[in-house]
Amino acid sequence: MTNLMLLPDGMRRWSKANGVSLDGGYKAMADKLIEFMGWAREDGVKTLYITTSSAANFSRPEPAVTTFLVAFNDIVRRVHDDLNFDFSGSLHLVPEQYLIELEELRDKSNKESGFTLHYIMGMSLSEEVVQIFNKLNGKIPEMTEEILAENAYVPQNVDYLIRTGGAIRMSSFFPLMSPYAELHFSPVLFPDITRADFDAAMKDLRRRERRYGNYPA
Ligand code: GPP
Ligand code: MG
Repeated sequence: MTNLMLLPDGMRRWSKANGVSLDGGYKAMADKLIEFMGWAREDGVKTLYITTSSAANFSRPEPAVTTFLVAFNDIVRRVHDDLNFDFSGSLHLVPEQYLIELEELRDKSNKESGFTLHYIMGMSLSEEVVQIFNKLNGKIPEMTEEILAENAYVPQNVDYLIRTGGAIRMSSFFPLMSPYAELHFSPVLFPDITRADFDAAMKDLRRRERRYGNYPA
């Protein structure tokens, strides 16, 4: 039951390089993401987590924030019939109209499809910890690993993670409960990613020896 987290980075640079507006770049992202979901599905991925924004991304100029919010909602509108949809994150950062639509689409999405698309919105490790503390403060006698896992933005250990766009860092996209996620960094700007790039990334991730802090078997 493989799960995969995708950080689709590089849309501003792609828009500039291709002489299109930022909206145009995010439209290209949306089309490519839908294609990418097909590749992931064919590859046996059961849950695809997509980081749609970091908490810091909400400090960008308002038109840029609107552009990514609109693009990510549009994707779910296009695909919800064909997959199970869910979302989580720093949801207080997301304007209500987008959340209301995502809730509707989550409810209407296809629960029997065997494939889940899960958005993580407004990612930030520190924000996540603050949110969990404030939600549970005074309500539990002590914090445990189980309670932490139940309340984390990403509800599972992530197996594999792909970040496009060339940056070799996690920024604030680190999944709290996934210390052993295998990371693949691709220089490709997301709208340019090809099936061959995806296959190469999965091959690289799968050939890693995973020890989970133990000695080799
Ligand atoms: C991607 O492009 C940004 C997002 C889709 C928000 C989520 C951020 C991730 C890194 C997954 P960009 O606006 O950062 O473009 P560029 O990297 O070219 O500046
Ligand atoms: Mg970027």
